[in-house]
Amino acid sequence: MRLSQDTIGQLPDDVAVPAYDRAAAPSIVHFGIGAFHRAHQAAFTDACNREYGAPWMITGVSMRSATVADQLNPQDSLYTLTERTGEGSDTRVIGAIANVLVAGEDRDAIVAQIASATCHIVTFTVTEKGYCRALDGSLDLGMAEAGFYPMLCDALEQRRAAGLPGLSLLSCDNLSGNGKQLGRLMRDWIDARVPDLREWFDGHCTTPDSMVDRIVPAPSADDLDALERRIGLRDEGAIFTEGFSQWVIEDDFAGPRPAWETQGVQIVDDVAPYETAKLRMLNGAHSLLAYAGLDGGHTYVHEAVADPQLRTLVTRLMLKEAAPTIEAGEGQDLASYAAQLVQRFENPALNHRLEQIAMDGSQKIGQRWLEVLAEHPGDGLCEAILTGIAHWLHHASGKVRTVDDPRVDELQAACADGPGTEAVRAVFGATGLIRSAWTPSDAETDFIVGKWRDLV
Ligand code: CS2
Repeated sequence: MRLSQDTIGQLPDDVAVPAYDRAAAPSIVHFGIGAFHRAHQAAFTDACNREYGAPWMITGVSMRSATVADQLNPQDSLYTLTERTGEGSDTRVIGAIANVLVAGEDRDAIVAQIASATCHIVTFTVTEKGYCRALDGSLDLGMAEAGFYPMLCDALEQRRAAGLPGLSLLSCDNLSGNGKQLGRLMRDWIDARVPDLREWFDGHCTTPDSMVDRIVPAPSADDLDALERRIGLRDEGAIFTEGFSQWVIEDDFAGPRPAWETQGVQIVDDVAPYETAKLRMLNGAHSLLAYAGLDGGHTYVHEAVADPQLRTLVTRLMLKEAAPTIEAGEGQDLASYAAQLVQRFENPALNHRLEQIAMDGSQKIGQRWLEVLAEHPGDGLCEAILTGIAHWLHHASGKVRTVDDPRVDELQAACADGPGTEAVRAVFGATGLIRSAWTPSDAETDFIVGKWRDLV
């Protein structure tokens, strides 16, 4: 029997259930309702809703497939969230999602929801590639046609016509300056397609920056079966995550928002120190563990980080390479942050697959590795990151395993002849496939090529 509003009463007593009015009109629309959102923003919002009278409900939008809609809609959008701490696990039902719409099927309903008077916030976890950025970081208008931009702008035009207030557009993806990037990309779209909306957008909408952090592995079939045996109901939308959760948001909202700060969310003037540390240390280490760990024959993050060689490498990446490029904020201690990250990676109950992290490398390494290489103050080489790049090129060549990346064809063509100076130059630098402020020096190129040769 499936979890739903009708069956929720059958759950064991140790599974907390939402007792608030879930019929309230949705006030948030979220693009990209994957596992991360359901373990993070939806959980923070659910926690607020449990304490305060008027609940904030979320309409989730699936950008690509109907999978999440098929999981959640038959369950009245209820699902369980299980925290696995290593010592045990704790399961509760999240009630903050009202319904799930699918971008390709429910366009009008999505636009109407964003244009409605009850909507105040639109949030995003569309992944790095979902922002449809061209090589130079501006909006690729062709790609953007199939993304969230047209729907969002149609809704904003309707809001303006109806005299409704603007919206807070809150990016929750792992990009540096995610809110600023979203604001710039939205303006690219508006200027190209609906230029007379520009003034209203500038005056009425905001795009706060935010740092999001929680490790959320894709659930496995075994996870779902074991949960069903434990709670007595089938939950096709179940999510499993770690105990840790962090959300830091720039205090720049256009209108009302949930009292997220009552649940530990930090609302601050400047997100940059948190965001830079998180992207360069956590995500940077993750990507290194992914490519080097897969080459080392590992499957999961906790296995890779237990490998003494890899552990030395990620520690070096965090403390010697990333940390010197981060201007720590007040009370931020990067050494203890690194130690805490290693502990989180070690959690054996998570079974976080390296392959999940290895996806979309072309979209990730810029903010995780290349910004560090461009900004690193020392004379010596950033050997850990350069080693990571060698493993990534080996991966991107397509000769070792399937590559899941939107730029896969170009990367494979550039790496077709295997390790060599030419390939490194074709991929990086001012005219390379992965454009960034970092152009590899001769010494860096030689280092990468040498490491890459050792792998083939
Ligand atoms: C990971 C992130 O898949 C990846 O690329 O590095 O999803 C990571 O688990 C989260 O950002 C943690 O907050």
